[in-house]
Amino acid sequence: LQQRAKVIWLTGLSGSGKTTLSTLLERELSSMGFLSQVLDGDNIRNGISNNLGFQHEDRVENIRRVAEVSRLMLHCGVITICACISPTEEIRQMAYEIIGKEDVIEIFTNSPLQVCEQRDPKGLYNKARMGKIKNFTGIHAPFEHPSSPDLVINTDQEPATASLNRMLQTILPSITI
Ligand code: GGZ
Repeated sequence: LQQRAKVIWLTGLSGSGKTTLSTLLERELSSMGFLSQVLDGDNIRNGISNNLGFQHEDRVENIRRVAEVSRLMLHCGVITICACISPTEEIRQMAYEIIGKEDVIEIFTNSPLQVCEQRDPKGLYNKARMGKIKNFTGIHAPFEHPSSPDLVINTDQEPATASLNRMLQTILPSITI
């Protein structure tokens, strides 16, 4: 397998574009002959984290599991694309320590809350505003911007294809042997 495995860690609000971009990235990497796998918060929470909610401690445990799985996949040589909100610096640092900081590429999908709320693809922001969902990130639970991401993507300011190209520019040098 002609690739160096890395963990591509996407962090950002719900609706900021993590799932869209991670899917595009996985497809593009695959067409270039790389082996990659997406771990999406949404799927993870239906599977290995299906006993967890959105209290701070549950998010910590969720991200710990995602990081441990990423580490296993990394050691199997798979480029792992994680798309989880991972809302605080503390949570992200825990993940990167588990994985090994030198093997993580951090990408921040930075859409303003207003834009995410307008998109509201699953109506979750609306439910959160109505009080039907508690602890919603950006509404009643914090999201801390990462302090030094390897790449910032303003998903409201460029088309997804442009974001994909910038992700590839950032990632390809570290995964190519
Ligand atoms: C944030 C929530 C919540 C609350 C349900 N807060 O956009 P989605 O819907 O499809 O993806 C979100 C997903 C977030 O799970 P993560 O594992 O990425 O979060 S974390 O990293 O903080 O552990 C959202 C949905 O779950 N969702 N309730 N209260 N997102």
